[in-house]
Amino acid sequence: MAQQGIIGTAGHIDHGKSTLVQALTGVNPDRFLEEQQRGMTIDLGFARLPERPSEPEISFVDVPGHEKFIRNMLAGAGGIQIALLVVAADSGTMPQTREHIALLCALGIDQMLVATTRIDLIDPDLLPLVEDDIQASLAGSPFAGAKMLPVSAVTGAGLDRLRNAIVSAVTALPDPNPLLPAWLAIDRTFTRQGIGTIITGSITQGTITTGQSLTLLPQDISVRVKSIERHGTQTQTASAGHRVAINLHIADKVSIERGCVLAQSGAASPTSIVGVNINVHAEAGVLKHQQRVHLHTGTATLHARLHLLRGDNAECADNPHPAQLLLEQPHAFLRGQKVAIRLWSPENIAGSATILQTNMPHKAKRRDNVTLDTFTMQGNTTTAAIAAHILTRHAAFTTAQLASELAVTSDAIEDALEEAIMDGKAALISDDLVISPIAAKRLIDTAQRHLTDFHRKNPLKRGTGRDSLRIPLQKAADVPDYPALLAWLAMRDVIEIHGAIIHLKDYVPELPAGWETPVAEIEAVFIAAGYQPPHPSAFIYPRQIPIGAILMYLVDQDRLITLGDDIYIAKATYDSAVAAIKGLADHPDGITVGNVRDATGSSRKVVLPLLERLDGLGMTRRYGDFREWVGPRG
Ligand SMILES: Nc1nc2c(ncn2[C@@H]2O[C@H](COP(=O)(O)OP(=O)(O)OP(=O)(O)O)[C@@H](O)[C@H]2O)c(=O)[nH]1
Ligand SMILES: [Mg+2]
Repeated sequence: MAQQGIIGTAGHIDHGKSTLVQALTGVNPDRFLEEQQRGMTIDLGFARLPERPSEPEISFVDVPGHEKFIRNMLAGAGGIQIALLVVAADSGTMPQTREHIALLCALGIDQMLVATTRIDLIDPDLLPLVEDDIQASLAGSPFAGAKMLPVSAVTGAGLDRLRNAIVSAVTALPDPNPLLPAWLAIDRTFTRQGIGTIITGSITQGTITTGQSLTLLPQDISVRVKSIERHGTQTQTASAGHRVAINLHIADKVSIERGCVLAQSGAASPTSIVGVNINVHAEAGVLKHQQRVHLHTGTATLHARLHLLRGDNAECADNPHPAQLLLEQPHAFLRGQKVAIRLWSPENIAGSATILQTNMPHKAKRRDNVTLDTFTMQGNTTTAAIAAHILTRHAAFTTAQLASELAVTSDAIEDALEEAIMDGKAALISDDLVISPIAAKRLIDTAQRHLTDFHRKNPLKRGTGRDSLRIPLQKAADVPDYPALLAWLAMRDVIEIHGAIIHLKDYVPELPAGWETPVAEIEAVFIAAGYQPPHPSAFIYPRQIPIGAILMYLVDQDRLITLGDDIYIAKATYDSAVAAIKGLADHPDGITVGNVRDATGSSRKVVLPLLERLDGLGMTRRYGDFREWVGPRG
């Protein structure tokens, strides 16, 4: 249940839009003397439905019906949630009635109430005919079957019903999504002595708060919200569906005009090429590649050329058409936004474009299957479509990234994604990191190949360092979370992780024939030698038994500890030394080389590197000649 909403008039000139807004709100939306003198709306007018307890805050945007001011109409319609189509009952639908309906559709507005006004001027028997005529012009649009409310602004007949219908329609709007970034299309801007710059506009998504920094687009300048007013009343915050006047603090000198956007910082940046799907309007004929067009989004009117990606022509019959819009001046867009397209001249409706990708770096290759696939995929959230799209992905991605590529919300794809994972059409690496089955296989093959190779070259080693797969795996498929990737490979029984070491699942080093005896003998010598270990050169074996390799093997197996400089001690000796050192933790002199030597009956040669090793492991900390025990106690 929405607490606020913006409703905008639409309809042919002189059908009674402004009169109706005034009858409902008490405010004449024709602000300018010229408008009042000519009895015709020229620019946008604003009003608020007088508030009643527990009713939402309802703002009106009144637009001109004159064909000549259609850009102003579009700027007004660009920020509304519900259209109020006004048709004079004594005249019925007229060219701008139909044009406005088409433009509202093109802008992605999907809610409408119809006021059949001036009923005091017709015989009540004729009303059903007028209503049929209106419904006929709504047929096939999202507004088909829209509620019709007969009224007369002069007699007041039907005004209460209309008011109630408006309140119900606004109340029924979904609550603004608090997760969306703030977005406001600026429709007016002025400066006040001593106050500075004030802009007005409709917030179409998100929330704006006093003190907040926002980005002015397409200038890409940071501005700060000094204060916010809603219908003349100061407020701390305003959200989607509110009309606001905002006093801005702007450090740089900049010209702000209708068409500019105030956006949450980071939400968008100026772009000159956007990827879109174009739906050509039924009466627009054929749109051509490179054709120049007018674009309308929010309050902006822009010029662009069509860069059609599938062929040279776009017709209604083959909608939608993947394309890029090459803008003649940068503007900021959000994915999913709908942009109305009008022909260059005469300025008739051409169709609607849905923004799929913003900030495209360059013109896309035309008639290129990969490009076309990603375009046609967008907005399609069936399991099959999602699985097909995932297949084209080399790197891992998050649900949010997938949603943004497909120009849908994360919610819209979650179930389908889950199904794809269950069907093996996508693999889940971690909580929210998904990868294509092809990339998953590549990762597994790469890990297996590298570790097999490592084990072949180092048959005596238990495994390799856990970082050694980082680069090969990254080449196989980019997964931003390496630890998660290793954990996934372990879960898939490809590898085993032992602290800093990884190896192929179930790999056990195998001693070459004839090595068992020297390995056991050498270990036994070290165990017996305790703190007086022999130098490796003391062992004499035939050449095919390399002492160095055996020592490495014993170290790798954790049976010998290397202290560097060809000093090895047995694991048991090492453990008892550590225990002895720990026993000195509370010694009044602290831990010194001397008292460790005495406690273990060892020599400096062993004690020094041993203590250094413990320093390195963070079990002891050195202060000049003595050390403190900082490892686990007890
Ligand atoms: N009798 C009668 N006249 C009406 C009614 N509503 C509007 N009018 C008259 O219709 C004429 C046009 O009304 P507006 O409200 O200016 O029409 P509009 O649709 O805002 O016109 P534009 O803004 O120029 O497109 C005025 O002369 C109004 O007085 C009504 O309910 N009954
Ligand atoms: Mg008017």
